[in-house]
Amino acid sequence: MLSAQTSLPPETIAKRNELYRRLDTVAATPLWNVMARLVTPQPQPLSAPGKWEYDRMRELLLEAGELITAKEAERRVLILENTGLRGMSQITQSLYAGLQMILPGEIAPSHRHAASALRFVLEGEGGYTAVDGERIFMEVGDFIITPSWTFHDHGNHGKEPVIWLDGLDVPIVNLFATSFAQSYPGEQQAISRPEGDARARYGSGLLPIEHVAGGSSSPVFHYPYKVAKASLDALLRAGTVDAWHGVKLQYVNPLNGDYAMPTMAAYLQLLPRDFASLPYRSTDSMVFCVKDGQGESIVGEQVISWKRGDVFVVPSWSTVTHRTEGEAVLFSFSDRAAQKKLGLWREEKEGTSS
Ligand code: GTQ
Repeated sequence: MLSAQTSLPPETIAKRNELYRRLDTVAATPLWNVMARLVTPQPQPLSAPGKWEYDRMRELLLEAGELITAKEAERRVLILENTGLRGMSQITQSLYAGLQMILPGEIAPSHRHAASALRFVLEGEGGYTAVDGERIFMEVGDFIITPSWTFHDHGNHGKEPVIWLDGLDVPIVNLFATSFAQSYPGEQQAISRPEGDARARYGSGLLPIEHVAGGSSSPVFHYPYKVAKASLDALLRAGTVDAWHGVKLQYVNPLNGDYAMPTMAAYLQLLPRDFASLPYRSTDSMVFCVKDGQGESIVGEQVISWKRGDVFVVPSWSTVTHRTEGEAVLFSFSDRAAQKKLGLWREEKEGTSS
């Protein structure tokens, strides 16, 4: 390419440069100069492996709590920015993540947006999220979704700060330039359904008679940790340990078995004691959050040691292995749901499971 050009006659080089200059004036550019970085043989993620330590982030959140109310901030969130994407409000090229805190008595006012959001609760009792007329109280380890264009507000009826991890598909929404957002008229949305209503209707293995599924997200928006953990424990006892993932389950829409929301996939995984996973990679950059335990993950060349509350990133197509001594539980999410719908998703498993 460039080396070929150096052996060209000087007048050809001059004519080419003259063409490039005129192309520039009509907002055009030759493909042959950008082809190799445009259509890469393998993923070239801008995101880097990285980690946010919970203890440090928690201190900073508490400090923010003294300086700004949830109401003034609308959402009191510290955005986790990937070192390869500073200034972009992105934890990966397609996803946003942040740590949100609500202090006792505070309200994060009701609003809705085209972006879909997920929450994974890290700390505190008495926090709630209201979605589409139903309010659910959140416990540590619970997974909550607020699907695209559903009104949602948060609050804290407890006595201590409530902190959770937020994951949103904002970069995807903005990639398509499809962002809309609205405030609810009033701080809190009207509650029209009792707590547990969505689970009773859709989330207990039964459905309303002749129910016809509609919409692209799960009507169940609260996935309690104790239910998920009991399944992981049962599967561990049954010996269902995957050599690459340990015991790993995905959060799904009970109406159709698809991911809970159309863009983001989310998972809960148990890594047994003394576990060392086989090398794995996939095209979806993964955001992990440590529910319990400690261990380390090797991401590409980087060793990331982690413990409770820490958040870490595995970029697209980076090989990852996890190691634990004691048992550990990891929450994770990615854009796999969107990639699969677009026919782009790939994975690769190294080694053989015995
Ligand atoms: O809780 O609605 O981290 O709208 C970013 C935007 C959380 C939320 C975020 C949001 C929210």
